[in-house]
Amino acid sequence: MAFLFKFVQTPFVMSDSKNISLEDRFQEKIDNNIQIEPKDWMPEAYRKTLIRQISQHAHSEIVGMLPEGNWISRAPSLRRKVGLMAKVQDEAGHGLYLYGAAETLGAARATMIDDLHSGKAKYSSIFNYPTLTWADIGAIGWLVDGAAIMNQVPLCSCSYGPYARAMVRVCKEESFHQRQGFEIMMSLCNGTPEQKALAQDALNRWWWPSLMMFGPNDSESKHSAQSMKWKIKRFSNDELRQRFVDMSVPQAKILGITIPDPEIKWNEATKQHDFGAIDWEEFWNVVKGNGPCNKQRLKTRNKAHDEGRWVREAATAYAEKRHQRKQNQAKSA
Ligand code: BYC
Repeated sequence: MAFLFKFVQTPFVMSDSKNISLEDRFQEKIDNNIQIEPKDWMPEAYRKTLIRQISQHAHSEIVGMLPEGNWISRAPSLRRKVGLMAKVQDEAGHGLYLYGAAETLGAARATMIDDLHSGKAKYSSIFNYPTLTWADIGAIGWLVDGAAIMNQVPLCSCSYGPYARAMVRVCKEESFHQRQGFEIMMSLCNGTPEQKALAQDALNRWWWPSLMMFGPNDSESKHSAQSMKWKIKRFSNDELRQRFVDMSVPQAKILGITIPDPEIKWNEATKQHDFGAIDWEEFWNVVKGNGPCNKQRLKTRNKAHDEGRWVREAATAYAEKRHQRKQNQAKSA
């Protein structure tokens, strides 16, 4: 991607003034694109910001499995079922890499998961909308994964090493997801009038929530300024949202369906698309837990966690048994 920044691996000579504070030295590293690693000194607020963002991101991947998992048993062909199953498994993997990255900052996985299950932690607003038809699976791949890539490619060059490295693999997989979603939309749009109408209906329902994924407008984004200074965020919410609109308009044209925004139009002066106002009341309502599926999502996650307890306990007991056996063998050798 053209807008990737590079963090350098080469040795960097820090300011030699003895009076420079740890915080200034840290910022100097960031300004010089030196990646921060788990054992490096970091301000407590940087650590907290990363734990907040990475754990929310992990939760989004895990909850994000639910709307699509709902369609695995109803996929219209074996090929579609295999593709969807692989995609949903990828999301589980992304959640695990991200929980792992948050653990390098001292966050306990059990606490993060408890916070998700109790409703204390946030996850992406997009996963609180229902998947009503098979076309929604196409629209999620095309738009939701498309928005995810737009937001996540810059994270591959964020300042925190373990997060940046996890994102490289996540982005490769997300781009496969985006293509399989677009291909589902393409098949529907080239199908019968009824199939094309399903694709249009899915676009109508997923368009605005996809724009909301990028977060509040820059003027309302309380974390952006500091996160940009720390190079956790490399572009603002509005910049990425605009890139997403500019990418999606020609794609909708290829599909032959209409973005549900009468105000969308090319602006020759700014060389980008103008678009209509986002319903921020709806966004905050969903973020606060009152979207169409928030309660259902948390109920499903809690149930899965409870039902998986015996598996976790058995795995822990087995790991302890193996550890014990190894120790006994070492003693008797
Ligand atoms: N939904 O100051 P701001 C995926 C919250 S996974 C809910 O701009 P920040 C995928 C925000 O947390 C998609 N809440 O925040 C998975 C903050 O509240 P707190 C997830 C949102 O962090 C499976 C408050 O609003 N992607 O793509 O600077 C299948 C103020 O916002 C949302 C990531 O997590 C939202 N949409 O910027 C398919 C990427 N937006 O924490 C696909 C990593 C904002 O103060 N995260 N809020 O209580 C980020 O890039 C940034 O955290 C965000 C928000 C751009 C999302």
